[in-house]
This record gives sequence, structure tokens and C-alpha cells, in this order.
Amino acid sequence: MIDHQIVIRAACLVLVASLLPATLMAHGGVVEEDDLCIIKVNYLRAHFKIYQPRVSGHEQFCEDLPVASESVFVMEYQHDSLSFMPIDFRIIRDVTGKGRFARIEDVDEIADIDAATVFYRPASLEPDVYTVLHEFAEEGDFIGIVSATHPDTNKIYAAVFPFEVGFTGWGYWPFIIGLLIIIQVQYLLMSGRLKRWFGAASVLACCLVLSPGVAEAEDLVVTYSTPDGPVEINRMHSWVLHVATAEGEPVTGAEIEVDGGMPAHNHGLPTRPRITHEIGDGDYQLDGVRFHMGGYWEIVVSVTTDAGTETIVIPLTL
Ligand SMILES: [Cu+2]
Repeated sequence: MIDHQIVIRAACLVLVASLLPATLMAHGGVVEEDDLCIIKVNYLRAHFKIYQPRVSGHEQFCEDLPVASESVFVMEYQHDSLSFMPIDFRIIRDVTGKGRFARIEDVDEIADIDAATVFYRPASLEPDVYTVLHEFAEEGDFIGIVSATHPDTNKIYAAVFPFEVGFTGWGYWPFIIGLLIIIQVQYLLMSGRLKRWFGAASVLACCLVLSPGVAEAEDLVVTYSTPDGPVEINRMHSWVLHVATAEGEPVTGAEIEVDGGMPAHNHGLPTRPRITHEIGDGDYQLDGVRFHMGGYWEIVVSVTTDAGTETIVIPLTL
């Protein structure tokens, strides 16, 4: 077991390192710091990312999206006060004519914002992680508007980020990444280890993640991986949970709740991580994970399927 993990991890490192430049492009309202997309709602900051699970699985986008498809917008707050502020989210067609340079003032000048709106979610309180799902009907230029209302002063803080759907500025990257994945998969298949340990379904998952860990219950096996790199104290990050039966069949369509804490200190998690979307093949995206101290943690994963609810505890020492 140990032996194969080292081989796969080393191979993964190479691939992940080569994927990094693809995520380092950003402009407009979402700025990039230390590899993360940060959205600034006035002085409040949140880590911002977009997924298109049907077309690109785990891949995270800062702003521009490759195709008109189901898109999941996720904000992980870096500022606790956002947990107590009602937040609303609007997507409009870019009718400002300003493109990349559209600002909040340009949006304020739009006479009939409802006519330009393609998606609107009224203000709601979401602890730690805010998520929105929108299916784009067509490609084009859009503007996202996030507004947070201060509970005491009623002051509204807004952030505006112009973005393009059907973005084609990736150059050769899709080709290079595709080639690397093919090489990787071929290597794993030829080494023969893959089938023995993982089964074909998790080939791609393995290639895109680091540090796999396993927890088992009676009937389900939950594997987790941390695509953003090894877990660091106090950094908000994501996990990918893989749920399979004891026989290795991926479990899809499950309801998953995640909780946890440090039993020795009698406290829970500092954030409320949640599954933002199902990637497919038994993979589920868990966003909003953060640990505020080193020591022994237990992550409690409750998986509900037609067969009932199963609770799996993942031990983790940081
Ligand atoms: Cu503690």
C-alpha cells in the first residue's frame, strides 16, 4: 500500500505542477493572490472559484468559463463577518459596453437591471461558504454582482466581476494538459498497479489530487484527497471525497454532511464545510475546509443513500 502511494504521489506532483500555470490568469474584479482568486467586497475578502462539473470536473476557474454549461460559483469567506451578512448574487448580461473594465458605477447606471439579469438569488445568510448554481443558456459577456448588507448599519458592500462564457484564451493549455493526462494514465495502466488498487474509475481523480487518505465504515469506503496541496493550518481549502461501496463501486447521488472537531479539546470545526457539487463517479467536492490548530482531528462524514445513512470518521493528525 505504502509503496504504490509513493509512486502515484510522485507522478501526481509532476502533473499538478504542470497544471498550475493554467490557473494563474485573472483580471477584473476578482484578483489573484498566492494562487487563489480573491473577491473583495469592500474590505471583506472571500476566496472565489467557479466549477463546471459536467464539462471539467474539479477544475476551478477564477472568472472566465470555457463553455455555456451548469456552473457552480463558490465563495469561501476569509472574513468571519460575511457569515453574519445577508448576501445576494446577481448575474447580468454585460450591457454596460465596458467589458473587462465594468465597475460598480457602470452597473448602477443601468436603467433596467432586471431586464439584463439572467440569474438572481435574493439575500440570504450562508455561514462560511456561499454557493450558487446557474446553468448558462448561451455564451457571451456577463457581469457578476455580489452584494453584502451590514447587519447593523444596513450599508451595502458590493463587488463586481466581469467575465466571459465561452472563453477561448487558453491557447495551447488544453492540448498540453490533455497530453499530460494521457501520458499519466498510460503510465499507470502499464505499471499495472492502477487496476489492482484503484479500479479504472478513479484514474483521473488520482491524477488531479495529492495525499489520498482512507476511512472505512461497514459498507462504504470514503477516500479523501486535497487537490489544493497538503493541508496547512488556517488555510481555507477544498477536499474531494470519493464514496464507494466495500466492493469498490462508486456511490453516486448521495446526500453528504460533514462535521468534525478535536475530541481532546472538545471543540468542533472552525468552519462549516459543505458539499458544493457532485463531480461524478462517486466524487464529491467539499469546500470551506479549514483547521485552526495542529493536533488530532476527526472528520465525521454522514453519507445518506437509499439504503440509509452511514457515518464514517476520518482521523487526521495535523
Ligand atoms: Cu483544538
